[in-house]
Amino acid sequence: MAKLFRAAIMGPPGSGKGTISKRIAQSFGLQYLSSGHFLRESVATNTDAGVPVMTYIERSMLVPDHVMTRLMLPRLEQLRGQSWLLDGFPRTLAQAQALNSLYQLDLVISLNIPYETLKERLSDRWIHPASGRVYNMGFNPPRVQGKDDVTGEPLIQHDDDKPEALMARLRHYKDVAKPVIDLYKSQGILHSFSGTETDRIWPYINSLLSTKMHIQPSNVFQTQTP
Ligand code: G5P
Ligand code: MG
Repeated sequence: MAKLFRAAIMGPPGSGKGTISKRIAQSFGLQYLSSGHFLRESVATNTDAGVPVMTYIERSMLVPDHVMTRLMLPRLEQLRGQSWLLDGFPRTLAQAQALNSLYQLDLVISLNIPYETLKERLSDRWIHPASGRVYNMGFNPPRVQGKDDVTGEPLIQHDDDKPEALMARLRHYKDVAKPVIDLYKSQGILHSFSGTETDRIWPYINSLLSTKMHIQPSNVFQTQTP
């Protein structure tokens, strides 16, 4: 059996974590866990715990560490024996330490994307709330405007993608991410990628994962090489 592979992807709001994670999951067969998606799911399905969580998300504030670890760590427990990729968790040093006490990550990808690029992307972003599918009116528009490709249901825009909320998220992201990035750097597992286009960053990530996992990716994205 192939060695288990555990990875995380970090980056400010709109940096392409979700887009790149889906490509990694498809190409390399990793289970993909998005903290933002699980939070929104918990809001949609569990009214008691969901309501306070929604107030953090709407105000662009980080959800408390104990809520995040309680949400994410049991899901990893269910994936025992499988390789996985975390998107958006850990986001604070306390979350990284909680994760570290249970699992040793093999690789952490950090995305550095200019602010102007982030602002443009997020103001154009639409979501299918039930599935978490994300569209961008320029980069990957839905086939029918305003409708989800799979279900045909209406797309919505999140309150935390509006400009005031976005500035606050970006400022806060930098402060909180620094000690997490320093931790993974000190463990020798941090790989940073900079740029304004996901399609240009992707081939480098693809190539890094092929090397680290000792496997060739298995889908359409494999044709792109640096
Ligand atoms: P989320 O849901 O994790 P964020 O804020 O970290 O949200 P987000 O917004 O999901 O991150 P992303 O995943 O980094 O962004 O990026 P993406 O969705 O792939 O791409 C952004 C947009 O750009 C998309 O429309 C995409 O199609 C487009 N795009 C991608 N590449 C390109 C390109 O090259 N060109 C163009 N033109 N477009 C492109 O977290 C939400 C909230 O949950 C809480 C917090 O409140 C957070 O604000 N939360 C946590 N709180 C505490 N601890 C944690 N661990 C938490 N995790 C979530
Ligand atoms: Mg995301």
